[in-house]
Amino acid sequence: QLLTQMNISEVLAGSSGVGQGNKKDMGQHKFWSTQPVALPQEGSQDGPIDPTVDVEKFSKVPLPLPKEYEWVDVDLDNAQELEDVRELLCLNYVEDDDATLRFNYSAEFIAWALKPPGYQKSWHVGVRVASGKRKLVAFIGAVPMTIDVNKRTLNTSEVNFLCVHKKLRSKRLAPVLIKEVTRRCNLKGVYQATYTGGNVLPGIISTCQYFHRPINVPKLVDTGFSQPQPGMSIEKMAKASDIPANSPTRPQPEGFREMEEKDVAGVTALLKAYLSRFELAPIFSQEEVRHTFLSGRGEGEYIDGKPMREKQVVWAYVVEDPQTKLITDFISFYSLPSTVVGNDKHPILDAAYMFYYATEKALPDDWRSSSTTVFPRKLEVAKRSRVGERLNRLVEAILRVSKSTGFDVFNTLTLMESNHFISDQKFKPGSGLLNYYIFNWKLSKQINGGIGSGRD
Ligand code: MYA
Repeated sequence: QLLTQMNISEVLAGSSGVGQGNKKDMGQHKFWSTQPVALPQEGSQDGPIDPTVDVEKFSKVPLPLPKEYEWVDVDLDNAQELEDVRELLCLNYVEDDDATLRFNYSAEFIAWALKPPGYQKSWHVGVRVASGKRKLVAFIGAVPMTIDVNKRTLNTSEVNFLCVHKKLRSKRLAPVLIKEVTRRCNLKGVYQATYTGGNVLPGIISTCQYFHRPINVPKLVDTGFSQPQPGMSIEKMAKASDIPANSPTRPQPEGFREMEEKDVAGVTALLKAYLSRFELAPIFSQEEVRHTFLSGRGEGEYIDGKPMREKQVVWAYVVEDPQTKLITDFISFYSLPSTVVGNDKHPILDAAYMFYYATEKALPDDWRSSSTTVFPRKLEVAKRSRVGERLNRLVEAILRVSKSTGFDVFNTLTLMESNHFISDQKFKPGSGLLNYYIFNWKLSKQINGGIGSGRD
């Protein structure tokens, strides 16, 4: 998950970015009160909370574990080890509040998310039972990520997939996993990290709200994801959620097509310029763009010339200007199904999640030749409506793609100017919030926008 600006203030009444529910005082957090995390503080300067960078100061040996367990570096190139992580997450990872939906990551997704360019095998941290079948009972993963935050560039790790087997909960294993991955990052010269979560922990720097665009209404109602609306039949609800066809009044941008290898440089430049407008954003190299948007398409596993839908993780589209052949727009989403716990008719809910997008409509006309590398977020009124119009057309087009590839719902967050299309494209507010954190980095102000893609 990565970050960008958002407009939470328009969506979350009085949001101070301090999330929802379950809020404890720092002192009540036995573990987190010992860690370098802090709320943004007016008047302070951005910088590390713990400035230690001397590698000699970091322990070279792993933290102790109870003797029946052992640390492992999970080898995600090994199909069985990848399967062990998939199974652990599939049965024990994030659930919604009433435990009816649980993320169901595919092996392809896990490999894609945890093996970006420059990944460290030692940051794929597992805990196995030391004897017998050596079951994998806990995991935490980190990957390298460069971010810009308040105009500072940081080499961070992005931490995700923290999971402890249900039978080992509340035994304070999570803090040990977090400290161990911290030690391993520190040893590689990385002292800051980003992470997100639905729960409220100390040091929130921003909060986004989830919005959902229904696609398969009968199934969403059947699984309890959507509530039937009083006085409205399911057919009527489905009709109201129809996705408009490509037509003269709702035209797909001319030159809209699936991203290809030849677009990597163009997409990298466009994303860099578009994301520079936000207070918190990742910086993608070309290799990272190639990996993030073009890999994970189920290579080699084709049906009728098309990648197998179940194996595909990411869908990425560009708009190529028919005259200049330049890439002017970009939009993407990823697939993250959930298990519908105990539902035999619909065991899986197929959810698409909005990922990165960009449009040059938000940039100065001369952005390609400009010597500026950071473009302002504030748009003049005329430009704002051009951006809104274009984002709506792009989102409509991607919604059509997600419908034709069989998704049941399309999720997005309040970030990256999604306020332009959330209501026009009939996204409905969800109950979930996603909180954003930076480990060991004090900010002088709240981030008006969160780490974007929210892969958990
Ligand atoms: S977010 C997804 C988290 N995973 C899930 O929700 C899956 C289902 N749940 C579980 O597997 C367990 O409940 C987990 C906790 C493992 C979450 N992030 O061991 P415990 C604190 C951080 O007795 P358990 C994601 O993956 C809790 O406040 N801390 O608890 C991003 C308490 O501390 P304190 C959390 O329930 C992860 C302590 O743990 C979280 O058995 C980013 C209790 O430990 C949480 N989501 O296990 C991690 N949940 O007493 C931080 C609970 O102080 C990375 N806790 O309140 C930091 C950067 C590290 C790298 C730094 C490099 C420089």
